[in-house]
Amino acid sequence: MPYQQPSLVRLPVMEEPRGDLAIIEGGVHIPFAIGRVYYIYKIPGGAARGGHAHRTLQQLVVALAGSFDVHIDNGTSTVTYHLDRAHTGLLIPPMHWRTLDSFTEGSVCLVVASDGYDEADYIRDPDEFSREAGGRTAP
Ligand code: T46
Repeated sequence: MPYQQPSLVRLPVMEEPRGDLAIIEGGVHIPFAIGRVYYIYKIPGGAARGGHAHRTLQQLVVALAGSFDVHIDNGTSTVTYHLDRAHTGLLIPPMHWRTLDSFTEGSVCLVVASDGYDEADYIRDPDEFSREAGGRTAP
């Protein structure tokens, strides 16, 4: 059973004078096996990403460089997380609508996902999300 609430995860870091090394192991530092890794970069000012939910996918989102906001809607309320550290990620459970914005110049968004890409897992329609998440007004 996947976790139900979004949460911030502090990743282990090997700090050395020659640089820091952060570690993510599936099933150890995050509560799922890693099925896919992707990252978003060259993000123009004012851009927004996301704007959808996933029915089953679990994800960890990390600001590898720069910073951005992640707005998480669980169908009842919305919480905003400001990500600005390469050693701290946001765990997003299934059935949470996410929107990412306020990217600083040069920011890089790393995503560690529980499964491969499957368009059928997406809910891109706010009304459909509202229905499946329990009937609140669409985000
Ligand atoms: C999330 C945010 C942070 C693929 O072909 N394979 C992939 O693994 C992904 C993630 C996307 N795509 C295709 C599907 C679309 O044609 O790339 C295009 C853009 O994808 P999407 O609209 O999903 O991109 P974002 O940045 O709006 O959302 C993605 C994730 O889908 C989402 O779960 O949290 O990044």
